[in-house]
Amino acid sequence: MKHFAVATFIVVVVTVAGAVLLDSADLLPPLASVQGVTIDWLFDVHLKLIAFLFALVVVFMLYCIVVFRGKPGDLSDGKHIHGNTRLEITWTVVPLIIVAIMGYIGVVTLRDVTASSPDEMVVEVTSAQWSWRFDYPEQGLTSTELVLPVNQPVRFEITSTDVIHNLWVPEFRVKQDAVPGAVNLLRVTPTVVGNYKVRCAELCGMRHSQMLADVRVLERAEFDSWVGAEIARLADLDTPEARGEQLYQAQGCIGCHSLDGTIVVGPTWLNLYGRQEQLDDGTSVIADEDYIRNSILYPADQIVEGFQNLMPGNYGEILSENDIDDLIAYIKTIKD
Ligand code: HEC
Ligand SMILES: [Cu+2]
Repeated sequence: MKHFAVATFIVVVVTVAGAVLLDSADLLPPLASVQGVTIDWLFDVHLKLIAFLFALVVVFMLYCIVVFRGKPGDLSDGKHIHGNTRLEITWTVVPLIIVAIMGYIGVVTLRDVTASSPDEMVVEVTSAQWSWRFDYPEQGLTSTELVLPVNQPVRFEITSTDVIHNLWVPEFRVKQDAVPGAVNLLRVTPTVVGNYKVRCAELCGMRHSQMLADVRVLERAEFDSWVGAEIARLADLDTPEARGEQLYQAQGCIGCHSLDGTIVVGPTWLNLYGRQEQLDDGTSVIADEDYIRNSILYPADQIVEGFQNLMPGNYGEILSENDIDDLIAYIKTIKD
């Protein structure tokens, strides 16, 4: 009984020390959403439980190894113990209760962070290798930057055009898969004005780690003026070249094609128009309008030498004839 009391005392001390240590580790960036409050509380409960379980296992193990070690020269057998019903019931029932409580807490937390509110603003999120696009149906605009008013509940409707991605802003804590052919919901109410980053939290290929988007949480008035300015800017795109540039960003060409000569995933668009292009079948072509249009509609047809067939094949369904003309007009302007 004395051993048990001493070991229990050490378990308590190690639990407290472990909990303090884990708490000071600062594992998460600053919190910036309503949902995150619940998540951080849950994290805290888990970390304390982890500290306790660690102490329970390690302290009893080390205590036994040190205190009950065999004397040198003592080769006799240990005492034979056949079961201990009380102990066995305890170590079955106690974990059962703990797991049931954690399960209950998990369900309640999930219910809280996914709860809808009546005044939600909708943002449709389209992810693709390797870019994000945010459509604001109520405001009637499209952006490659995620701009949100502070303290406004937001319902993200998330999808993907190719593989599975995952929308995650670490400061908001919550995240959600973006699945092709499905629309998944995520609810966030940002609480702190500031700049953050969207990260993709699902391994999605070569540029996964660079699949970022800027997030700006603004005061309501500033958000409204951003909406006004964006609508005016988009309405002002009255030349094919300007619309092409907008498409280059919004349709995610930017994720694979640079404008400055660097090779990202696909060939750079710098000096593309009129360039003599080597293809991987040994032939070469002049990059004229027909070639560029064909490259957008049927990327697998003519593969540029040194590159893989990685360009999405479905732009023919996404882009209109006019969109493609605008893109070609824009590509023509990119030369040094
Ligand atoms: C996931 C990456 C990816 C995205 C997104 C992408 N492309 Fe590509 N693109 C490629 C790759 C890789 C090639 C080279 C292989 C080939 O020829 O298909 C290429 C080739 C091209 C070419 C031929 C370039 C040359 O040098 O001959 C054009 C034109 C082009 N893409 C236009 C577009 C447009 C327009 C968009 C956006 C609407 C776009 N691409 C989006 C990867 C991408
Ligand atoms: Cu991704």
